[in-house]
Amino acid sequence: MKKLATFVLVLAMILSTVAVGVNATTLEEELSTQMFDYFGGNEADLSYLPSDAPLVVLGDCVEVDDMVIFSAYAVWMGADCAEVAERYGDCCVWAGGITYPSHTGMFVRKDGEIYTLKEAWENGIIIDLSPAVGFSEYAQVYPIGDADLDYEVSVLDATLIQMEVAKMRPLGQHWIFEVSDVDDDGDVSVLDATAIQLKIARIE
Ligand SMILES: [Ca+2]
Ligand SMILES: [Ca+2]
Repeated sequence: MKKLATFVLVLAMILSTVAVGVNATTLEEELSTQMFDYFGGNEADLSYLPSDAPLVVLGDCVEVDDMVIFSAYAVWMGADCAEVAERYGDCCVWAGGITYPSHTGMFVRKDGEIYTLKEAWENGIIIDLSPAVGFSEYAQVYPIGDADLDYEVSVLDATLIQMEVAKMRPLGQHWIFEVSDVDDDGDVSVLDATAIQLKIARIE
């Protein structure tokens, strides 16, 4: 009888530990679950996937006040691949093919609701993407003017653009046009280098 009591006690302790483990979900676990529903995971035909494949893949994530900015994609939705570079204020998002339903693979969660970055931007839910600068998994977020793609705007970026304009050396392999077209006139010119220099001068 004593053994049984001990067994029940140990069992109860194990169960309570498991319960605590389940309750203590990380933001990442929470987002994975929420994005599984968002992507329609329960309705999707997943029979072709290996059983151990992750269904929702999360990239980077940053919390800003009551909002979360993050990148994510569902493995069964990655078919329609197309490179995309989109400008959001002073930032540019580049993604190499995470398209549905967010072209950039980026999302915003506010008050428990999930929005694509585009939806959130167009509805004024997010007005500054700079907290996400430095995102590098799946979706990459650069400040406009960061021609050498090191996630910060410096005089080196202006120099790189000047050299490119003068054709003194070929474009770097990871050149992203939209990041370098600072004045957004559809061309990368010496004016963009000047705009970067002015921007740095204002900050200093
Ligand atoms: Ca830079
Ligand atoms: Ca330009």
